[in-house]
Amino acid sequence: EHTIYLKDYAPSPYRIVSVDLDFRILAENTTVTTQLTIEPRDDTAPGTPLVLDGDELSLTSIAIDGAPLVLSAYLAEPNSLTVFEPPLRRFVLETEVVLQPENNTPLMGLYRSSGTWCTQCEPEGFRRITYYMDRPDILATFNVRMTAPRDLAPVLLANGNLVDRGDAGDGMHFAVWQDPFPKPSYLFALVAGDLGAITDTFTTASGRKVDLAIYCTHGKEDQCYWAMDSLKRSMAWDEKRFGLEYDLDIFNIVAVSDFNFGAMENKGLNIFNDKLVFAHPDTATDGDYEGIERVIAHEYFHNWTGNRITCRDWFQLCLKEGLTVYRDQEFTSDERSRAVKRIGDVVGLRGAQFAEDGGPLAHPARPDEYREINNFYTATVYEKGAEIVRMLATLLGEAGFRKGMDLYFERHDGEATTIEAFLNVFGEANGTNLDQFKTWYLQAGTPRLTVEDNYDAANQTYTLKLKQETLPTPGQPTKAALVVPIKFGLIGPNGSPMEWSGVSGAEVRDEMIVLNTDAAEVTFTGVANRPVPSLLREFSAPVNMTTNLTQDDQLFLARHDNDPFNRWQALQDVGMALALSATKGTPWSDNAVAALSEAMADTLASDTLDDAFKALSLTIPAEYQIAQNLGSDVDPVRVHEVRSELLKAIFAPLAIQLLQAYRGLASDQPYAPDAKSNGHRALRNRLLGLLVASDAPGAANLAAEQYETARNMTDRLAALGASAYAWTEKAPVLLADFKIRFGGDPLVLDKWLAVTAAVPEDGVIERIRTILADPTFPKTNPNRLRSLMGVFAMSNPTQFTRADGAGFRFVAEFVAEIDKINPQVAARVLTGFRIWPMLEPKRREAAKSVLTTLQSGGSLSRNTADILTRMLA
Ligand code: BAL
Ligand code: ZN
Repeated sequence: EHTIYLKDYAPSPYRIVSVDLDFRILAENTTVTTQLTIEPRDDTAPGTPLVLDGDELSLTSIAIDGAPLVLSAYLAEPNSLTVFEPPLRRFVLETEVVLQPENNTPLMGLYRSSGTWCTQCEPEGFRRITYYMDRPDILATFNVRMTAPRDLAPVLLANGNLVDRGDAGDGMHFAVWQDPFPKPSYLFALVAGDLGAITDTFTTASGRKVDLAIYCTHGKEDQCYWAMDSLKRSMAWDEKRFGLEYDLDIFNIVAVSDFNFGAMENKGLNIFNDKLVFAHPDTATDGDYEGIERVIAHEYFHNWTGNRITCRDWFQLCLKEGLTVYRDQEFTSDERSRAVKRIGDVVGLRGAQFAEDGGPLAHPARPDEYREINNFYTATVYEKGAEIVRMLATLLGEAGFRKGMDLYFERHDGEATTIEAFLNVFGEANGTNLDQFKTWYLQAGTPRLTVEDNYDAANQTYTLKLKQETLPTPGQPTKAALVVPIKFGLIGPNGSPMEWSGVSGAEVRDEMIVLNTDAAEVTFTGVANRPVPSLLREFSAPVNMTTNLTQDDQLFLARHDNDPFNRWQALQDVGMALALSATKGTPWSDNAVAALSEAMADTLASDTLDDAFKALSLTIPAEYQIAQNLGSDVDPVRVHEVRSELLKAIFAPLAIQLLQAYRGLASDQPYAPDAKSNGHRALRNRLLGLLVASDAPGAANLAAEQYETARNMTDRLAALGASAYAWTEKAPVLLADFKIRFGGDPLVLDKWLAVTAAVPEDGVIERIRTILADPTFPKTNPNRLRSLMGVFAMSNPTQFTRADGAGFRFVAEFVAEIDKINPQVAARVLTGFRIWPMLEPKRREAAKSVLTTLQSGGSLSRNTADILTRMLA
């Protein structure tokens, strides 16, 4: 297969100045006529061929400046169009192709979703619409004319401003949209359909009145208001926090049912997976509300970080994604609770990104090679990318970071640029050198940070011995030292912060150690007593830290640390230590468990901690987390059993307190999506989950009762999930009831599919098989497929990794089948196998043999073949 390397980047010999697209949309097909105004670069040699990208295209006509080309002047293939000797001056190339959107099941390019014509172009979908230099460094203005049957498509949308519309005869009508901002082709969008809408307006700080609309299937309008509210808050936040205003008079969002991504930031016309738009208390959970708010913000923020300044090439993807995720994280932190947001993000980072970084698919945040760019929309590019930007902000401080951002927009607005340019502005604005910092973008793998402390009472000195190490990853056998910002505090015996008179051994500013060598020894002088160190506060760097702190130290931190993140982390660390030692064969001591149990009880009883924080704290690390820490020879069944036993040991003795607190949190308030009400529900549902998981008397009935009487989806789904996961006697009945109640709403059906697929019980594969075999199950819809098989492969470790190989075979068969319909979905589900090298030998062999068989079967998409090759390398 063809590998693309960053080192081979070269600008194209021709520029595209402007694009005129004419779509003639008919029920049976769509004709696209394209006029590209093209110019050679100053240094382009005469006779340099013009090569345009295509993907499954077939050319029906071609002309330059109005004159049809003779056959010998060009070569048209499905995946490229070459004009051998284009004029060495500005010219207009006109091409025509005919598309079949109805058959476009990969959902890239122009396709139909429930009757609506829509597009997805990032990263390489535009070449499925017309022949083009489909690369992000080609910036052009777009003028789009579309003609369609009025009855099938009364709504006609594209990027930018509507400049004309009218009747086109024969039941057809047309619209013309113009986008004044030069943009790369991946930001092109078009929608034609019979859609409802809600509208609103937003006035920017400098007085521009922007018309806002969210389009959706008729009848869903009342579910779009939360998204609209989120959009207006995002627009206001970007002005306040970064001084960035919206730049067109129109901002449209369209919700569609069949979509590969969560959403897409097309200029002035965001297209969304409808699950990230529709919200109603009866059908959407608190998690859904928060997700909608976050993704609406994310796509909106891309208008500056992504659209106004875009990527030079796809290797730079995290230039826009890491930065924009950082921006949406900050938005949520400002709108809700910063500590709760941070804990949630770190849980997600460890679950997805650390897992990726520690396995066969590890790659740098800025990769230097790829075979299929679609496989690089990963947790590493997005979430580690955001962590890198966060570290930059931590190192430079809020004001220094803002200076860098301001210079970034001042200098690079309107450009397609690189990570180097991004780092340069921060270095320059702050008079600092970021050369070593850049390694974070280039080096894969999660660094291990080891810390050992020592107190010397005689000399009143306190020492922290720090070490960092990054293990080899595919293609990177040796690793350089990174710049690791370690926020910290020293806590004295009475629980308050401790002072020191001097410090040496590494760069220490205020309450941050900057470790930039493999090892360092930081010594504090004038320390009156042995402190307990609170290290890596706010999770200030994406590393795996181990320390020599004892359980007593950790429980002390859990009570006294004034960094809420580390209070949470300390409790999790205690649980992790107990789970790890038990999994390895050393049973936990009753005293150790009792101490953790007591700390959990104190956390629940605290009147200073908020509900959302308590909900996050009252648990122990997830199975995948324990497996990751074991690192090799993992038996997921053993991990599952140990974790279940540990949960019981910690929480069964607290059953009465848990139940009392659960009852005390009952509420008859109507549903509201704000952070406080959300936290209230989160805690109550956590308590229910703990009661069920620890087999408390009556807990299964309590869950069934909550399920029956719930007045919102958050509470209902929590009760269903707890029952199904524990596979209580009631679970099958509740699942059947849920299907009957909500099966008609596809987005709620997804919840049922996901709960069903996650049950750690031997009958699960058969139940999923039955669902898939139902001829009405829509195998073309990514949401359905991911809810069922994505969840099974990623979130049902005991059944997916069954020792008899049945789980592996089941997923591989599914991947082979779906690969023919939608390669992106197939490749994504296949990544569930990335844990295979760390399994115990029997499961490891079973997985490897299934992967090898899938590979030798051949005829796989480039997406799936690429994942397989890397997985087996
Ligand atoms: N650009 C693809 C979807 C997103 O990250 O916003
Ligand atoms: Zn994005």
